[in-house]
Amino acid sequence: MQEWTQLWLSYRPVKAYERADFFAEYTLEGFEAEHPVIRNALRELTLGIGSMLGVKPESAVKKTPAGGLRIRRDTSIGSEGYSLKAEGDGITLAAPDEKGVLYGIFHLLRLVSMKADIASLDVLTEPENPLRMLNHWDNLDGSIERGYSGRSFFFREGKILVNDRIRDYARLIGSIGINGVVINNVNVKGDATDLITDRYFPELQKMAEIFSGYGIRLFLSLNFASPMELGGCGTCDPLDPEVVTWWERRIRTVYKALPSLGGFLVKADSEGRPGPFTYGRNQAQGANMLADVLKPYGGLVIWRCFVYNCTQDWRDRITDRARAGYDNFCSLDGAFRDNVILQIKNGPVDFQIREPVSPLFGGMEHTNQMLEVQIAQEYTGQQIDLCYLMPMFREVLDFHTCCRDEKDTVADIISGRTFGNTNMGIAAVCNTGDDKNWTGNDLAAANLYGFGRLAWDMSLSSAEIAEEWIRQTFDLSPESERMLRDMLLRSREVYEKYTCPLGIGWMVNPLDHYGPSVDGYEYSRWGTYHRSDHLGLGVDRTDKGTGYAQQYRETNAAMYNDPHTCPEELLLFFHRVLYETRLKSGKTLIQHIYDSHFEGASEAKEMAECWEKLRLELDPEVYERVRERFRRQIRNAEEWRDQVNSYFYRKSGIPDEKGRRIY
Ligand code: GCW
Repeated sequence: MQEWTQLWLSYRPVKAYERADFFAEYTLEGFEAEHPVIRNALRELTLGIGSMLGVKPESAVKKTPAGGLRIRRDTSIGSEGYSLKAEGDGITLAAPDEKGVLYGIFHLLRLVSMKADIASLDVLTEPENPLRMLNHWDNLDGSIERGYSGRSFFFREGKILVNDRIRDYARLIGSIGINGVVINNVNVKGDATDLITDRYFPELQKMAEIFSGYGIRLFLSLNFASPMELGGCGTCDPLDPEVVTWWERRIRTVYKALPSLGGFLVKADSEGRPGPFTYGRNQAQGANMLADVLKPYGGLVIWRCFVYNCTQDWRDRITDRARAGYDNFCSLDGAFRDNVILQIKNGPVDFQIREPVSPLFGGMEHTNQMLEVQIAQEYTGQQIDLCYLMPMFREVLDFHTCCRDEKDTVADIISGRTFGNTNMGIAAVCNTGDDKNWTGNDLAAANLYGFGRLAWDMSLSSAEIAEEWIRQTFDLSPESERMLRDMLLRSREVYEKYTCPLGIGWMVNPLDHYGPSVDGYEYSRWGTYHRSDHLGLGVDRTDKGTGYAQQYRETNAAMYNDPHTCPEELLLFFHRVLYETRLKSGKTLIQHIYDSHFEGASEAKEMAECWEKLRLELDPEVYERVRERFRRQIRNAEEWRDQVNSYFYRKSGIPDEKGRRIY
C-alpha cells in the first residue's frame, strides 16, 4: 500500500496525447547532466512522461535530433525563469540556470497532465517574487503548532527525519516554485534551540542537500536567547560584545557545517519569546546584530513583525493590538541592514477570515519586506471546513496601498517593483503533516498548490489556479471539474458568513481556535475584543477611537475612517455600529448578522451535497475522507450560526424579521 500520495504529481496516464513524440528524445546544451538539479529535472521528466504517456525520454546527446525536447542555456532570461517554445517537431526549453530547467520541466509535465495542447506553446516566465517560502511550525518532538494533518515529517522524538518522504516533499514544493523552507516552529524552545549545534548538523546537511537538488534553500527558526540557553552568557543583549562574539563563533560553526543555509527566521519579543526589548533595544538593533554576523556567509535574517502586547487588560480601550506592528516597526524604516527582511502578516492582527491589509505595506519604503500568509487553516476551518484561500490572498496582493501613484499594490511592493529592493517575497505558514494525503482534507492541498503558483505569478486568478489543481489532482468530467472549482471559489465566503461578521474576527474557542465561542476572548489578555453590548458592536479604530485607521496612507485612512466609505466587509473592524443601523443592502446590522449566518450554514450544506454528486468519479478513499470532513463542517456551521445568532438576539432583544429559530 502507498504510504503517502503524490497530490498534483500523481502523473495518471493521459490517453491519446497527440504530442507524445515531443518527449521521445531530449538534448542538453550548456548544462551538465550530472548537476544535482538537472539530474532531478531529468529524473522527473522520465518519471512523469513515462507514467503519463508511456514514453521513455532518451538522451540524444550524440545524435542531432530532428525534434524532441531541446534544453539549452539562455542567460538573457531572468534568474530561475525559463521559456518554452514549440518549434517544428519539438520544444525548446531555455533557461539561465539549473533551477529554470527544473521549473520548465515541471511546467511541461503540468501541461501534459492537464492534457493541454502544446503544439503552439510559447511561454516566457520569471518568478515575480525572489523569495517564495514555506514556514513550518513543526516541533522537534513531532508535534505541529496549528497542524491539522497529522504529525511532523521533519521531526520525531527529538530526531530529524531524512527519508523518501522528504524527497517527495521537495519534489512537490519544487514543482510549484518554492525556493525556501523553514523546517522548525518560530517558537523555538527546548531541543529546537540545539538545531544550531553539532547535535543536528549531520541530518541537517542531508536535508539541505535533498532540498537544494530541487532549488530549495533550507532555513531555520532561531532562538534569540541562544547565547544564554546554549552559551551560558548572562545576557542576550544584542549590543553586548560578549553576545556578539558568541553569535560570531556559533554562526561560523553553523556555516562550516551547512554552507548552503539560507539564514534564519526570528520571532522575537512576541508571545513570550525573548528579544531585544528586554534590554531596552529596538527591533532593528536586534535584527541588525544577527544580520552583521550572517553577512559574511550570505545569510538572511527574516525578522517577524508580529510584535504586540499579549498581556493587555480588556478594560483598556486605548491600547489596540491592530496598531502594534506599525507602531513597533514603521519608524525604523531604513534602519535595517540589507540582509534583513521584515516578514509581515497579511493583516494587522492575526490571520482572521477577514482583516484589512497591514498598514506596514506601503508604510515602509526603505526596508526589505515579505508578506506572510497562513495556509495552515488555524482560523479558517482547520482543514475540516473547506476554505480555499486564493481569493483572500488575491485581495491582499491587489490592495492599493496608495504609497505611490502607480505600482502601489502589495504585489508590487513585495516583488520589489515599488521601491526597487531585492530581498523580498512571500511566505506561507504551511498546512502539511504526515497524513497520507499531506493536508488532512484532500481539498486543502489546493491551498498549498495555489500558494506556490501565486507566489511565482501574482497575476494568476483564483479560478485559474483552482482549475489547474483540480485537473492535475482528479480525473473528472468537465462538468464536475466546474462544480468543484465553484465550490472552492465560494468556500471562503461561505466560511465567513457563518463565522465572524463584517471583519470583527475572533469569537473562536480559545486555545484550539476551532468552533464558536463569542466571548471566548472578550475578557482575556490577548487584545482581540468585539465590544458587543445591548446597542451594537465593533471597535472604533477611527481618529476618534484608537487611531488605527490613520496608520494608512491618506486616501485609505480617509476611506476607512468614514463608515460610509469603509468597505462593508470590514465595517466592524473599523467602527462601532448600532444593531439598527442600515447597511448598503438596506438591511439593519442585526438582520445582516442573522441572514448571513442562516445563509452560510445552508451553503455549507450545499457544498457537501455537491461533493456527494462527485462520488462515482472519485477514488472511494478520497471521497469518504472529504465527505467525513463536510459532515463535521455542517455541524460546525450550525453551531456557529446558532451561537452567534442567539448571542446577538439575547444582547439586542431584536427578533429576526423572518422569524427563524434562534435560541
Ligand atoms: O496566531 C498565533 C498562533 C500561534 C503562533 C502565532 C505566531 C507560532 O495562535 O500558535 O505561534 O500566531 O504567528 O507566531
